[in-house]
Amino acid sequence: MTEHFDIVLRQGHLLDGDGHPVDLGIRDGVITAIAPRLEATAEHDLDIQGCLISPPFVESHIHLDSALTAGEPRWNQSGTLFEGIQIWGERKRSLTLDSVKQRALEALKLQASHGVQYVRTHADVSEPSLTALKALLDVRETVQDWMTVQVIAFPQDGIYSNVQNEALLEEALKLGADGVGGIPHYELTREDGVRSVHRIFALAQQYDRLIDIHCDEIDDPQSRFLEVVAACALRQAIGHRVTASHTTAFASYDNAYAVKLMGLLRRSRINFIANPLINLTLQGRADSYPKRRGITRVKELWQQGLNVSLGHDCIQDPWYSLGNGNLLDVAHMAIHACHMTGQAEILACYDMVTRNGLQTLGLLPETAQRGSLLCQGQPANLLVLEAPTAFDVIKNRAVVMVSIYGGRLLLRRKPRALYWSLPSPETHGTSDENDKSLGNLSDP
Ligand code: 17E
Ligand code: FE2
Repeated sequence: MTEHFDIVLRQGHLLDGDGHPVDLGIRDGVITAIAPRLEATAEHDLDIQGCLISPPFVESHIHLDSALTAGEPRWNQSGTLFEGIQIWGERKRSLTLDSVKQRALEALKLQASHGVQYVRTHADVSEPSLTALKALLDVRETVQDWMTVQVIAFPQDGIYSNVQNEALLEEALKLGADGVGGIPHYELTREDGVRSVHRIFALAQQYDRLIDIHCDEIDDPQSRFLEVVAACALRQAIGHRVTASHTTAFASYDNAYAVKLMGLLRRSRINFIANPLINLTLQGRADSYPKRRGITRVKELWQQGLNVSLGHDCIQDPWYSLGNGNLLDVAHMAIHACHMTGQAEILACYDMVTRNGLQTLGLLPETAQRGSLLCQGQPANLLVLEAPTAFDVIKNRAVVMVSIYGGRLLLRRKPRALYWSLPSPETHGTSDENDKSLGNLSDP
């Protein structure tokens, strides 16, 4: 019997599949059938031979309020976190709701064009008008048909560095931020840093919100707020709702302490986010040689079975003038910077920009906790990428050919064509890189 679907993808390779191509049918926002061949009709019947069917990319850590402001009002000459905070401190005085929304939407579109469907953004709330936060809450609603956005209230200048900041953070939660953040290593004293972590946990409990703390983003081996975060999470038994972002000092701890800490982290079950593009460049700036690379212990955390995801952190802002929203660049960098070059490690880095990100955001469906996101009954949020395996996708930085969100076709891309004009007879003429593999995608 011929079934009817909204979308059928023909002869793609499932990320967690057995290597044989399959047809995948989507109806009413759900993956409704997967089989070697589907006898079916569909609104969109797409031949995707040679391509990977993957869960979407998840941007678990980005600052959309500062995105696309690089060079304003000046460039970061030292390359440090601290100069970035200073420059942003100047820039944020002239924010308007419209300008933040416009830049955030532009950045989100860039991300969506690279297959990102979920974004957790930080919004600086150490600024009296809360303009960045209000704008990003508005954007969260504006884009809900094509992107899931979470907003974390992030006190960039510290909770206790200024008398009004604590109240602003709480106000942000009242206005509807999804989570509460902090920056303990940047508070004026170690005691303030510890106090800030306790305040964050109290606010999260009071307002029933997630926690994502910029934690120990410094090369100082004495910066030990991660243990405070993990202990609070353990005592409240809410590790799955807590994220420690950056934790770059972990790379500077001596192993005697790191081993003890790892035991606590395992018990706490908190999530980790590393941002290799940014921390490779921000950290190590006070070192001569040997120079530290300043990325948290991604490989060891992963080996311990803890949830690690990878984020971009910045798209062209005071901390990082580059950045295009493509999480394959982030995964590629992590493979190098974290020594994740084994075959299983490379695939783990792919998970870190897809399903692990969903877990960090608290959005991994219960039914996919142990199994694939690409099976019958799962929401139809997925990508078609121009390479047959995750390994090839990372190696080639493969482009997104199709993005499907909530069962709806969000974007399609034409195959890239390459025309050689070399003098030798063997390579004469023209060839299309993908002409055999991409079927009717060439004519969307
Ligand atoms: N703010 C911060 O504290 N750390 C960062 N890496 C960025 C902003 C991008
Ligand atoms: Fe950050």
